[in-house]
Amino acid sequence: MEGIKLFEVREDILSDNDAAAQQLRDKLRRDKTFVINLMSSPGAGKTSLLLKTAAAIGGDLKIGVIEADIDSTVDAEKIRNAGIEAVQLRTGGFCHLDAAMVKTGLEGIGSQNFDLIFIENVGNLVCPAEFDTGAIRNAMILSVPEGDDKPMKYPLMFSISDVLVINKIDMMELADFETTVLRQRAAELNPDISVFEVSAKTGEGIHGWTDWIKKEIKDFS
Ligand SMILES: Nc1nc2c(ncn2[C@@H]2O[C@H](COP(=O)(O)OP(=O)(O)OP(=O)(O)O)[C@@H](O)[C@H]2O)c(=O)[nH]1
Ligand SMILES: [Mg+2]
Repeated sequence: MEGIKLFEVREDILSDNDAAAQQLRDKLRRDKTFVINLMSSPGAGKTSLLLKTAAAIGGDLKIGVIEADIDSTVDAEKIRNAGIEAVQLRTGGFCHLDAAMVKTGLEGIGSQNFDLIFIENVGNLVCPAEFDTGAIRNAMILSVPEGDDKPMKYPLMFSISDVLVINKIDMMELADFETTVLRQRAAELNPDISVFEVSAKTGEGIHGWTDWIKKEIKDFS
């Protein structure tokens, strides 16, 4: 009997996604819509940071949010209750967003009408790092209670992110967290990564992050 036919499909899926992501990015550049793909573990503070960010720069820029969740609309409701336009993508079990899903979100919100759109990706540090969403920049959050060893456990996420936001710095005294060690580990994986230390609860440090966004948008348009 012949051996089992085995087809490796992972590379095909990823290369199809890369092409779709590049098309999205080309359109975003034409429309001058800056899109940030925000990733983190569940509960690291994505929605909280989005709310604080929009409060800090929403007066100057038209901001929209594409929320993604396995099965809920909770975050989109929080964002909309704060007066920010939001759409929700329900992934129905998928633990990441790909370019096709993001395209649906961008069309749904009418991305050409916005200066800045955040994608709140599904909460985890593994699958979202594998799929190019078509966003202009990738940002990740690591919160203090998660620990400073995460670059060693989830290296791809640190490698593909343009920005690392260290959140929950108000909890620093409760955790064994060495910011210098984390910065060093992140820089070893990605020497170009920009790092900001914030508390999305108190607002401390938020301006470093929002100044980075404003400068990136200025350079982009
Ligand atoms: N102490 C403290 N708590 C925070 C901070 N940022 C967020 N939180 C709290 O952390 C919890 C989770 O925050 P979210 O903003 O919902 O986190 P998320 O990453 O959007 O979570 P998922 O969407 O479920 O993945 C909430 O109880 C927030 O109030 C912070 O800077 N400091
Ligand atoms: Mg959230």
